Amino acid sequence: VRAYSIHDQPETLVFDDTQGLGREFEGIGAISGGGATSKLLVNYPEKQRNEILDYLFKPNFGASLQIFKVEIGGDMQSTDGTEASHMHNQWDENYSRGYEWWLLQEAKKRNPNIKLYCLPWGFPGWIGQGTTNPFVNPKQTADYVVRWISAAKTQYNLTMDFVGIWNERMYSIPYIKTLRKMLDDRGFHKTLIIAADKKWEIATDISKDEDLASAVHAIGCHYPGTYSSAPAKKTGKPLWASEDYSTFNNEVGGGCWARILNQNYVNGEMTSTISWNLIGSYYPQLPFFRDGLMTATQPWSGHYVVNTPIWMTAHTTQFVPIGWQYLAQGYGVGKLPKGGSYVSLSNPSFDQLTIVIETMTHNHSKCIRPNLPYYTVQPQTVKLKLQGSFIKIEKMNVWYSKLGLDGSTQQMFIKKQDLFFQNNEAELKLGLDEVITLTTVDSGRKGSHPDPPVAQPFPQVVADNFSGYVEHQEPNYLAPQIGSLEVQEINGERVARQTVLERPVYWCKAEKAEKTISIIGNHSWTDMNVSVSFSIPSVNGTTGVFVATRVDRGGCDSLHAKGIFFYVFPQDDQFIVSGDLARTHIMTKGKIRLESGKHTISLEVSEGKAVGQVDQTQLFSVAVAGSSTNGWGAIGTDTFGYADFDDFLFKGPQ
Ligand code: 147
Repeated sequence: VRAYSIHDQPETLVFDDTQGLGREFEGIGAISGGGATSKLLVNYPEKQRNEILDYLFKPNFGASLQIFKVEIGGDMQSTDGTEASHMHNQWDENYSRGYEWWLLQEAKKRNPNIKLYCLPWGFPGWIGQGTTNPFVNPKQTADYVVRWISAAKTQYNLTMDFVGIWNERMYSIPYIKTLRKMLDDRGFHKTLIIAADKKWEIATDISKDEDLASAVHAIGCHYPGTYSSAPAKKTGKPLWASEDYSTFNNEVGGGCWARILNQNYVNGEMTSTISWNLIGSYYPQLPFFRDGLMTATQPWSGHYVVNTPIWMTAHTTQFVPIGWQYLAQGYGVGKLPKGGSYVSLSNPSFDQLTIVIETMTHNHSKCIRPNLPYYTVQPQTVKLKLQGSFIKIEKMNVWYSKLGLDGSTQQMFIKKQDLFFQNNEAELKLGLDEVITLTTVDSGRKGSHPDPPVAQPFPQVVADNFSGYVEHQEPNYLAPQIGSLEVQEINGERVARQTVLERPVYWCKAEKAEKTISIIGNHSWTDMNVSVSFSIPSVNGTTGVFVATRVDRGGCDSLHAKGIFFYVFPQDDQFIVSGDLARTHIMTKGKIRLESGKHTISLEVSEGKAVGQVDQTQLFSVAVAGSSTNGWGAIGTDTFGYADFDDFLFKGPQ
């Protein structure tokens, strides 16, 4: 308890709509993709899956997201895996692949007003026409993207509200104009372009080119660090943090998210902020583990975690619909006298008011990027003074959160006693690492489901003959890192086919992989057994297949994975065992004769020995020193090209 001297009078914050207004609020969202970030979610038991979706999308429940952004799969690695393209090849077209269609529908089912946004991270190889540039043929690429948007409408009745260009890579002005025109020509004039999902650089092009300006709805910048550029502001375009956050979702992650949700507007006039990612649903040792609003990595147990960013999101989304307007700087928007920030928004008739206040301290709200310059925050009392349309307000609902660091108790999204105004004034005490929403909106609710099942280790045995799948789905648990697996009916049997035939237009910067690989399991395992049957089609087949154990990495670095890789090359009558995917460390090799058709390949590692078999015949037994000591199991191919896998059997340490 501290006494206030005459020199320490609480400073007054004024809330007034008669002194000009700010920009229009366009929503808070999250991204599934970029890539394969929801891979493990889709295999959850129905009950927990629905609970998770409620925490993310259900209005007045949890995060109550207002924008849902998804990757348009491009058959290439886009951070935590690959997502399938709707056109693996120019002659191929299919809209039943992957989990984004399912997620989009679940989001829309819970919130029909949610805005949808789609963006490619990369493209199948044919889009590049022999180059690594997806814009060599703007019409072809626009057609590829608009086909996806059309199918969303015709096959799923999903309207894409926004579409992007190429995640964090170059943009092409002719392509943007071509895309705009093709969208208009095919009836999608309401699908707006966000450009260019990089930094703010497109602002100067927009200011020089009226056609480009009219093609682009908003400038989308990634990781803006709460500031936008002067040229971006000058365009008059809405400014979005079209990807942000990507921070480990502990309390500090929650602090990061709360701070940027306010300060992206206070400092940068950004009216939409979108989290990468929606939910951390990928194997924990893949890059950027837990950089989502919540976490769900255990489809086998149903265990999941509702992390603090969910409640930080609720502080805005549950009380500010899209279309409300920010008040002017100094009249409801600004920095607090002793650190922290506040924003205020009102509805079009100015009879509702929501104020969101955050007091995140520097060390408790750092994000992954960019660096956060040092600043201080102190406990403070502020006086709130309502003016203009808001003088009629007598009391406001109070929703409160505190991160609970430095020994304080964590409180998440708690409804407190109403705040009463006398002569349009009220006093408010603010501590550290808090978020407080003051609002005339009465519909806020902290949703909850029963505690999820407890965490369990990865199952000892996974057996899959792919017979129970809807065609074109990706196998459960097997997470493609290069290439794409798709359950297809081939000669009357369900198999998991590796479908990518040529090197895609990559997103990962150094990616030159020609191999494909899908991982599975418990990364801490040293001993395991991977067995699978394969058959290589004579047309468009790969040159070889492998099974692998102790695979130590995935993501953009997949090609450099170490482990024990047992390759079989049926055309060359050869097998090779190597300590890495790229086969720079050969452990042993030998001859093998295989008739065409189906064969079974297996690799067991236990007690420091690797034993390989084809069709139950042992081919080698080698000591496994020198490679990785633990990791995932994997299956894959030597080159892009078809391979049909079946009868998959994966066993942990016996
Ligand atoms: C972003 C990607 O768009 C996401 O798919 C995901 O990979 C995310 C992970 O943090 O990062 O890409 C960035 C990668 C590196 C930087 C910025 C964005 N960087 O180093 O500034």
